[in-house]
Amino acid sequence: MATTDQIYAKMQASIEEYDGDAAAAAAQEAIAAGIDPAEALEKGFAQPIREVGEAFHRMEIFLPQLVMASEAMKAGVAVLEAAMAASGGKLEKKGVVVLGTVEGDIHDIGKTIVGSMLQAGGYEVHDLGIEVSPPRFIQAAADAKADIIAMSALLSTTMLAQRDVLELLRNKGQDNKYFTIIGGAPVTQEWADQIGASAYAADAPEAVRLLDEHQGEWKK
Ligand code: B12
Repeated sequence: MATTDQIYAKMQASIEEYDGDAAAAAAQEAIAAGIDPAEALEKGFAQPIREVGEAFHRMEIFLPQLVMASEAMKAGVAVLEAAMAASGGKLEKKGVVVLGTVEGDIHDIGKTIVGSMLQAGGYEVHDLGIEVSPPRFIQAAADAKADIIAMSALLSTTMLAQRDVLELLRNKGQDNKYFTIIGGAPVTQEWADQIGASAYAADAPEAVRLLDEHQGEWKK
């Protein structure tokens, strides 16, 4: 029977090789060996996906590899989550995120990658899809008891809808209720500052890193 370290090595290799089937099989092996699923998630999957994110930033790998790594990890995480649910437990989520592409905008590739990476990174993600109106973002956040509202905009015209969501929150007296993060090709830190968003991230790994850094702001 494989040792714990050997199982972790298999889990890591599955992410590095973008192999979802191998990730699921290694996660099964971890459970069969009696390894705590939360620990398996951190040591087997979370560490390698962070390294993949770093490699992406160093431009050693490109977007398709980043997507494949997060998809592989999702397959493994699903197995760990099922095991936790079966034993009556639940993996502790780092935060609940409501994510969508803003009203008038149908670009969803980057938004979906952000969702996958956040999910792989331990967040509960409610992906609302495209053309999400400001009231819908806010209603969905309330329904999901969200900690974070994440908004994607790919057009310079639809960026304005990110501001509309924040304005609506302010009008409802809910400006401090959620951590708000924005992104998308035309979006900048300057725009985030101008409209009063909590944060801006240039890409999916940065979004995960940034939310990890801000954990304390919603986990009281
Ligand atoms: C693919 C594409 C399309 C596809 C979209 C398919 C789909 N399902 O998404 C189609 C063909 C449908 C399309 C349509 C249009 N498009 Co288009 N499209 C693109 C293109 C080529 C790539 C976008 C993309 O997917 N990039 C890859 C992803 C992975 O990158 P990303 O989206 O930037 O996401 C990353 C980061 O930005 C960030 N991120 C993204 N979202 C979020 C959210 C959060 C919260 C965070 C933290 C981070 C984050 O993380 C992501 C991953 O790391 C861009 C060119 C470009 N340079 O961006 C034009 C582009 C965005 N499109 C453009 C235009 C004009 C249009 C159209 C208006 C064209 C038309 N005349 O009909 C329509 C818009 C229709 C509409 N109402 O939305 C322009 C926008 C110009 C502008 N600044 O306003 C661009 C820049 C092309 C150009 N140079 O003119 N488009």
